[in-house]
Amino acid sequence: MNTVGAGSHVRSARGAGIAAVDLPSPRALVIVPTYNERENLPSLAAEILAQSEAFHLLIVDDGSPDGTGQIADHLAAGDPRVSVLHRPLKAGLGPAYIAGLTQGLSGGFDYLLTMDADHSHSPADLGRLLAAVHNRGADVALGSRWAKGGGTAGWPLLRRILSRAGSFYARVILGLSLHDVTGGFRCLRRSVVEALDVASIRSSGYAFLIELNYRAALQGFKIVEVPIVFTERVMGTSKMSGRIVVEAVYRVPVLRFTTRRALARAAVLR
Ligand SMILES: Nc1nc2c(ncn2[C@@H]2O[C@H](COP(=O)(O)OP(=O)(O)OP(=O)(O)O)[C@@H](O)[C@H]2O)c(=O)[nH]1
Ligand SMILES: [Mg+2]
Repeated sequence: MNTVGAGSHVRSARGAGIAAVDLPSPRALVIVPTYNERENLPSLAAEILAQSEAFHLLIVDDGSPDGTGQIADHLAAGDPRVSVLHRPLKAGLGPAYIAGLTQGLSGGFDYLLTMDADHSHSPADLGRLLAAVHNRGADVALGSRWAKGGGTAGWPLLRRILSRAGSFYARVILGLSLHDVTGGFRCLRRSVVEALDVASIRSSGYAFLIELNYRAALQGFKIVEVPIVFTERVMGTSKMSGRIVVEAVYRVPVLRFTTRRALARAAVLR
């Protein structure tokens, strides 16, 4: 299954036209890691919160020098659905996700969603991701550029090739039957986050996102891809680096041989 169908588009509590979901009010936390995203954050936060009353927002800022953390504090002061986690130094996407997911669990959320701050992931797709898990029985819903119906807008050919090649590489080595394994737009059921022992994940960039998928697959969770269109960022600068790519390349074979043992050690392998 890689679409969730028209049935997932139910009324929003604010009439915004999406998803609010037909089962009793789920509590869903949208985790947005930020580093120097001051131009993007205010509009993104407003769009997320307008989707449905079900969505709460947690901004995980790593001491952005451009003042993103203060903007996040201002947003949180104006809306009880917004909270902020300040971390002192830029430590990479993985540790930011771990902190956000851990806080989401302790906050009692039923569903944990993750997305980038730079408008590459559209808040309008949040409802379909949530519905795939809440209404349609998936454990993990992955926003997928490379599943049928997905794509990218504004990406040069080389970046499209690199992204597809990266997913192909990880898919073959790890035996995953997913088209897009490096995307950060997801919805995870609470029980999945608990079972994955995320705190023990050492990967940081794309490798972290791959490792989450691999752990979920090894645990036998049902992962579905929800097609999304990923739009190239317009404002702010990319934090993607050669180091992140190199980490992903060498971590994938390492994961193949270490993840099963790590899960067994944590006594969470189902
Ligand atoms: N908290 C935190 N957030 C980060 C860190 N690095 C990146 N981010 C955020 O993670 C998200 C993804 O980073 P991007 O720079 O957009 O990476 P990308 O989407 O792979 O690259 P582009 O397509 O070039 O934008 C954005 O919301 C960033 O602000 C970090 O070290 N800490
Ligand atoms: Mg980006």
